[in-house]
Amino acid sequence: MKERLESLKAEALEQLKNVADAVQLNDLRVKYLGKKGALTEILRGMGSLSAEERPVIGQVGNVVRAAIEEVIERKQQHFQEKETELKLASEKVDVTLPGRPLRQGGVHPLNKVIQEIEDIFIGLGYRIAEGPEVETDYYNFEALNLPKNHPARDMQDSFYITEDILMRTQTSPVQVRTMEAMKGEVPVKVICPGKVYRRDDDDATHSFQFNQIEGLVIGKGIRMSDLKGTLLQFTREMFGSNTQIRLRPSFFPFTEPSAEVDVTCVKCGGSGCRMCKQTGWLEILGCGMVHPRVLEMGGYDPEEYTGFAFGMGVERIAILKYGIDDIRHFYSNDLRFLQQFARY
Ligand code: 2NL
Repeated sequence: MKERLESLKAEALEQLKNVADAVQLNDLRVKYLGKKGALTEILRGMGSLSAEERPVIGQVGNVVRAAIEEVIERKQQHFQEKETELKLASEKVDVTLPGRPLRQGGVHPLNKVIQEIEDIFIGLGYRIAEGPEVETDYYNFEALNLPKNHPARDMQDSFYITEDILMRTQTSPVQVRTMEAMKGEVPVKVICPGKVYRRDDDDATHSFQFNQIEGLVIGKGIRMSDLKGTLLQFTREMFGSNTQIRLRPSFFPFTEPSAEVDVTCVKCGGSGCRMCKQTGWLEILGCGMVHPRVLEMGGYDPEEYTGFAFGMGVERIAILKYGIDDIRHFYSNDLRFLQQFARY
């Protein structure tokens, strides 16, 4: 029995030499030292030994078990260390690497101009109002005193959804809705920014969709001079404190009298250059005193109240302010264009 134990030990140690991983190691432990393992199997035969032999063989069995256990223990520790090493290597982080730069977006130049104009009028006590881009004929045309035969009402010039519903051609319907919501209360002081739509072939200066900002003030005793002073303040904040304006008579169905407003050329300051075609002036908006019929339809008695209104194209303002040569730059999302505005 002693020889069987010794050869078991030799066999076990030989196999342990070639063990490749922790799984194989555990298999060998079960095979030799487990409850149904080879060592237990041999020692089970001890019952047939004499009383003198039994402690001797028992002793040999313990020594064999201890020898195999010791090797297994050592191997196990070895495998564990190797595993930790691998894990550390795979999770290694080089803390000295430079960080990856974050690509950051910027506010679109049109939104910058809209925000700037909003800020100026907020400073003058105005509120901002917004409304639907899909409008009814009533809010877009009828309530603004546009006659049935007006060219803007032509199917060819606007985007109609049905005979009565269309994409708004101006932001004025928002002002009509504001008048209705105010129910005859004064003062009304709003500006209405938003997208508007016109059926046009796109080119360097036209787009079927563009941004407009309109303003409306209604109160007792509002006069043309209030309009002029407001616009002078606005243009000076927008284009610089030396800016001058001039009003030229014009016509809009919703204002009477109406005017077009020029500012001294942002490039030459008024002396004449290519940008202002040697005139020294650049047209920037249209305006006027709100037509009595428009006041009336909005719920304001024109005998008691007066008002002024104005409207400007945001793209045009941005083009003048930044010296941009083609309106299509705003919509093509070319990063070389947009990044020039991303920094400020
Ligand atoms: C332009 C001219 C203008 C208005 C818009 C307006 C609105 C109401 C009543 C009266 Cl609710 N007027 N808006 C007035 C004058 C001119 O826009 O050339 N825009 C680009």
